Amino acid sequence: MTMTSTKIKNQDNILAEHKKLIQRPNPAAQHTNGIFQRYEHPIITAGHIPIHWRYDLNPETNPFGLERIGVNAAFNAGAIKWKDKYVLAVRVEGWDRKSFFAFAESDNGIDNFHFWDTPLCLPQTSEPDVNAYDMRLTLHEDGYVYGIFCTERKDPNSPDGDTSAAIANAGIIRSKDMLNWERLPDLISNSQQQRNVTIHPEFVNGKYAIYTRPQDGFIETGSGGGIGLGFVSDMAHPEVKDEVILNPKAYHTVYELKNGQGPSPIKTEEGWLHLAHGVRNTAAGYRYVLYMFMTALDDVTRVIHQPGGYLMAPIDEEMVGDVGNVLFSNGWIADEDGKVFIYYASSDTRMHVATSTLPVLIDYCKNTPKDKLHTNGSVENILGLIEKNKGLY
Ligand code: M1P
Repeated sequence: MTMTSTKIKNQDNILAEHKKLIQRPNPAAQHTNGIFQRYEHPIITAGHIPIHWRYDLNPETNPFGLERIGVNAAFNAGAIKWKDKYVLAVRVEGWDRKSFFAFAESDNGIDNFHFWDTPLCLPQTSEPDVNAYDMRLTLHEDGYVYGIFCTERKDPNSPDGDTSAAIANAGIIRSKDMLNWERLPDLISNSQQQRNVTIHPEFVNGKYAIYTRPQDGFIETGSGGGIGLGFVSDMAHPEVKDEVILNPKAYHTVYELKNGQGPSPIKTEEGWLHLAHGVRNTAAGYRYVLYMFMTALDDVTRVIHQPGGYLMAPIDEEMVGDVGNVLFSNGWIADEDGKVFIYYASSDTRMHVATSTLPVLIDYCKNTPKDKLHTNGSVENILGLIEKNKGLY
């Protein structure tokens, strides 16, 4: 008599490998520049996705033990501290190229991230999202957690035969328990396309303040001049009014081609800390880096400090992936003790964390020389430092 197995081929190995990956400790990387601390391993990869989301575990219907629903990448995660856990809304991209969201949590914010039971089935508007990605999670003072993400659909006005023209806009959900989500109408703005939209955590003059990134095309921002800020009276009718560009793109900077607000800014005694990405074009394609700036507490449209150059650029394996040479962040968490967890993705493939503190990031923003926008200005910055260091080296 032959015994019928209750497991698919290799099941024990598959589960053991998965557990090992999830439970792998994540020591701090050796090198630090004092501004932030990287960690040795990515915190979430496609391999972290639960096995029962990918494999049919019934040996009768999966006699060869095949992976049925594969995941290509897990990246660009929104972040929030929720019930003492570090929770990420991860952009999970399947083999079929569709992105969706899945929450993962960790006790310490640095390792042992594991996914909640099921991915998020986004509530829809009357026009289904063909793709959805890059959610920013923000606890607003109105009591809701907002999840603002990019919703992408085919451009209805694209010429016959053009199967790639798309329209990107901001989709909006909100919740009070992170479990039950209400879908609000998509953002209404003057721009044909919007990406990298997030909400300011406090009311500004009684209105919701929304960070935008107006753009003419799906990829190119064109006349869309940078990171914008506009105002919405009622999130149930999210029409952005009085939009201004608060952080423009600029010639020969790390945000020459385009930029985008990362997560919602963090309030400090000295101003709002912003994390953003800047993009420039190169012979090898676009290069995405992370940079910072600060805005005034009494005027959120006024940039008060902006260090020159980038905070973080891709290094080592971060440079390689589906879309190489990209760092992107849409999530960070500031703990009550001032520790900051910067969640960033590399090359549209995997998630990492870097840590810092609020005092360090404020010091970085205030005291790193500005980009003077010409080569001798950069040399002047160095000469100033050499002069200041006289007798100290
Ligand atoms: O591929 C890099 C990034 O490209 C887009 O960002 P942006 O609109 O600023 O160019 C987004 O699609 C983002 O998801 C992606 O990581």
